[in-house]
Amino acid sequence: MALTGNKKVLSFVEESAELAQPDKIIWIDGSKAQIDALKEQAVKSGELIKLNEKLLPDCYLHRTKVNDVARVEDRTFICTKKREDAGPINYWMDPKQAYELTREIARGSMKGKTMYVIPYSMGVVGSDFAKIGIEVTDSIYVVLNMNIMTRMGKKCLDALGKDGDFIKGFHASCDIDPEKRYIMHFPEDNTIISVNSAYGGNVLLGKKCFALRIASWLGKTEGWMAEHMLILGVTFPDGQKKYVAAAFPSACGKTNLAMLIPPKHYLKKGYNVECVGDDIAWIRVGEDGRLWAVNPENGFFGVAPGTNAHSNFNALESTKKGTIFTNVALNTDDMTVWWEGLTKELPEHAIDWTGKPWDRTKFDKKDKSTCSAHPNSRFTAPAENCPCISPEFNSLKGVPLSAIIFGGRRASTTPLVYQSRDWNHGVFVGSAMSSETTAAAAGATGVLRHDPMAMKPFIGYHVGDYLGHWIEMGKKIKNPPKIFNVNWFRQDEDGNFMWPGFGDNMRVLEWILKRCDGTVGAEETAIGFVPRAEDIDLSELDYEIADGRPFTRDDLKTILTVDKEKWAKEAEELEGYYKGTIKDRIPKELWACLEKLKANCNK
Ligand code: GTP
Ligand code: SPV
Ligand code: MN
Repeated sequence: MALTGNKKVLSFVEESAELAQPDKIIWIDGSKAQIDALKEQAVKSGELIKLNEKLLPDCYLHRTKVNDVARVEDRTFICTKKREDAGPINYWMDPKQAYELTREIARGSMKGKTMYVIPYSMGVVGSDFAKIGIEVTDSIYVVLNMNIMTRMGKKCLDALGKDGDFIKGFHASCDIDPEKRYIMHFPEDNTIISVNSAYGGNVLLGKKCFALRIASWLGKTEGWMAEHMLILGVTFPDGQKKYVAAAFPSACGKTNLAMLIPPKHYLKKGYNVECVGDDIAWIRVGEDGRLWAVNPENGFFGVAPGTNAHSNFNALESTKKGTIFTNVALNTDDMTVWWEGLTKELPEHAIDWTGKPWDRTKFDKKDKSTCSAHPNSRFTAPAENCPCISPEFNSLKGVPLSAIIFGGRRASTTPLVYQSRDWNHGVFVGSAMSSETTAAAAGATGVLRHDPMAMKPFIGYHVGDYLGHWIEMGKKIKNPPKIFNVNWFRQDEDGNFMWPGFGDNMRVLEWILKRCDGTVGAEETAIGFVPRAEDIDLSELDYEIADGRPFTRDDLKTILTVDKEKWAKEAEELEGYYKGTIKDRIPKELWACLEKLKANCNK
């Protein structure tokens, strides 16, 4: 039975059903009884595997098709009337053609199936930030994931009222045919259509599709920002709190930084870190002239491999109940889950992510094909499970930002941390980001590519206009956050990570926050302000870059060095990207920063 009198919602649902021709329509009201019944049904059909109720209460494992394991950037389109509005780094399709193509694919595809109608909110219902979406889908997996990742159910329809507007999302699994897989965005119609996938970012339409691609377009039009950023709060020994947002590309450390546990001596002094969000931030200018940010999500869709009690205790704890695991290994001895990096011991009896028995004797760390879990395997965990979730998580007005941090996966060149000279230079630093590709998207990994603000796959319009929007926002912020860049991934000649990372990133965060307060100095270099090596706290640091090679202050000096020759090349390469790819819509302020960088490097 329809749960609303909103005619726009009713006609969207009706049109979707006419197209996909499901046998049945079920409105998701958000009640526990309804969700429990769906879980039971999914277990019966084999879509979910119930895990050990004692060890992992209310947790399930799901395996996708082997050809459907990550976002597919080359099949993700921005469909604007004018091609140039999608810009040079998005795939574009004419909206008319895109509607026809996907409707043809989806026609009749839900015959014999049920269509679920999911009313959901990105942001706390009732907050000025919040926006409502309706996703129709034929997948119970999608319903159950959306139940964790968003606020969902009847309350969202009530918030919409009689004639409120919403973002339309249509998802049909079809045959999971990769040749007919399309993730279409129609920002001019507030519409998303996804066909032939059943994996994460392609189908949980509230996440990347709405909260970044469509929302970035709305933000440009309405004067706010939707960013691929974590949000964290640091409590100081005197009780004061400061908030930071950080943009790193997919699988480059957002979830880990968002939930970091500071080294012991920081905890003893009274420092603490709280997580507000791990992937997406919606940001506005507050009445006080500062930037205020909320996390529009309600859960974490986190990378499993590498997550363990030492690297990310809080994330692991978050997955101990009410969690859906996707494409991890099943430990059949106790019906729990496993992935590479969870424990030192390998499970004796496990089924790999493809559903086949796993032979641990063949496991070779360097050969991904021998892994038991897919490199992009994930957990969908409720935010409320997180031991360090911020008391501001459900705040209606969000949290004020003291700093914005950009960062990528760079084996060389980019120092551990540096600070931009001012807002416009910070925007330049974000625009200049490049990072090695990861398993979060289909295609080759480890390839260095430009990824402005970690938003390359997520900007819903022209990248030049997006950078221009950042510059324009800067003019409206009386008290702008300071902007930094970090790189946790510097490698030595043998490919070892030089910086310990994870909890020890607190040492860098401390420097960043002191810079915001003006209580620590810095060295001005060609690229911005870099810490003096003695200003980064290395006490009680216990890290070996390689066996028998403990990290020293000299190593710190190495990863803080700005090599002008390398940066001259970096600037030249960036100029090529500006001129050759983004072209004429680059804001003049960024050209000026590039010229200054070139001049500084040649001094
Ligand atoms: P998405 O969910 O795809 O957006 O990824 P994310 O940015 O949240 O990345 P996440 O925190 O899940 O980390 C991805 C991978 O990077 C994992 O394998 C982590 O173990 C690894 N990682 C995270 N932080 C660090 C770090 O500080 N140092 C090193 N060496 N690796 C890290
Ligand atoms: C990312 O790839 O940045 C993710 C995972 O957070 S997905 O939801 O699949 O986009
Ligand atoms: Mn992400």
